[in-house]
Amino acid sequence: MQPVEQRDEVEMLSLMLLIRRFEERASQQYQAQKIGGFCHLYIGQEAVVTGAIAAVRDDDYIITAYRDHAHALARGTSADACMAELFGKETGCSRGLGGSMHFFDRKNHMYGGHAIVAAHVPLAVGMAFAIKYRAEDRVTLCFFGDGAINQGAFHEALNLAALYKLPIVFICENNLFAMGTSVKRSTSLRQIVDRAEGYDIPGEIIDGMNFREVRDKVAEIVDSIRKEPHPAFLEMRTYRYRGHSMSDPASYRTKQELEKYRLDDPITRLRAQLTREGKLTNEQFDLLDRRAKETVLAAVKFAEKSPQPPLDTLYDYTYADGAMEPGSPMPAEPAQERRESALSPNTNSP
Ligand SMILES: Cc1ncc(C[n+]2csc(CCOP(=O)(O)OP(=O)(O)O)c2C)c(N)n1
Ligand SMILES: [Mg+2]
Repeated sequence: MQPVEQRDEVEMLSLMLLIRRFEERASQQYQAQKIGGFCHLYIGQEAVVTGAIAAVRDDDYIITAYRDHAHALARGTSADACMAELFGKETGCSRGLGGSMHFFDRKNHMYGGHAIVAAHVPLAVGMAFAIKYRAEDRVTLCFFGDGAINQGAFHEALNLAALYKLPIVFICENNLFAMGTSVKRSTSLRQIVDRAEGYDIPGEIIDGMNFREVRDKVAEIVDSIRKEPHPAFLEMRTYRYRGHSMSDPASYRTKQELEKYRLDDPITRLRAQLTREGKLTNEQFDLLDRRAKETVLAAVKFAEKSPQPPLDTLYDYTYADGAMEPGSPMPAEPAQERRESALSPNTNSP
């Protein structure tokens, strides 16, 4: 395996703590009715996004579904901007107009936050196509749930990504349930990763509760994609400790099942690994945790005192600035040769 340029693991543990404490506090603020609309928590799944982000560059593209708080925080969106978005405030990462399911941070290349199951997977393929078209060496990471894999859009997207050999990693966050439906009841596959094989996309199953395994595998794949663009598929076996959304009593699973996965907590695991290796003391861990809690409390204060978006911005930002007005001339065509090589399926040339 290629040696991995590793981000500091203690720093990544503290990021996982920030994500965990952020969502615990968001849950509390939701119950206090400071947050409205839908709200889906990622608690239990932190090693997936943290491990994946630790393995890519800051200019790589990230896109995900509606369980998106962790993806934004891991990408570097501030806890202030994330909490303010949950509160529907103007200082939020989507100007308070998106809410929990629509976090967006263009500067950090986090392209949502999408509520419709699997609808963002074709968008991700478009982003990967743009990378190849512009002859860049970026990679797109597309996160989605196990519930996305039976949607038509998902299949169309995988087919194109394979035909055009696009630089994209499909990351299935298999937390075993889509709302209250077990993956065993919804999917006629022995294992989800088999979906990729049908499209001739290399795939692997990863222990999504293990930060190091996630990071090392994503790093290895991203490295090979940068050398020669191609799609890849990772099935991350993970588990969400909370219900599907805030109103879900999660009666479709047993207490024993939940307890089994709680014993495998990704934060506890990385902490234990670092402690065993003499890289982290209990006092240091407590300090990291205290800091995470303080950051989140400060974010709540920031969100509370931030203004609501002005009413007259309600219809703003629906289309990008500079979007074409009806009747305006088409943009200049790219050079013929470049267009042809990008558009020709089964070619590795950019
Ligand atoms: C096209 C579509 N159908 C149904 C829904 C309602 N819905 C919201 S979340 C969800 C389950 C998706 O589960 P999964 O993809 O496994 O993601 P997870 O919630 O487990 O992260 C469904 C069916 C939707 N948002 N979009
Ligand atoms: Mg799921």
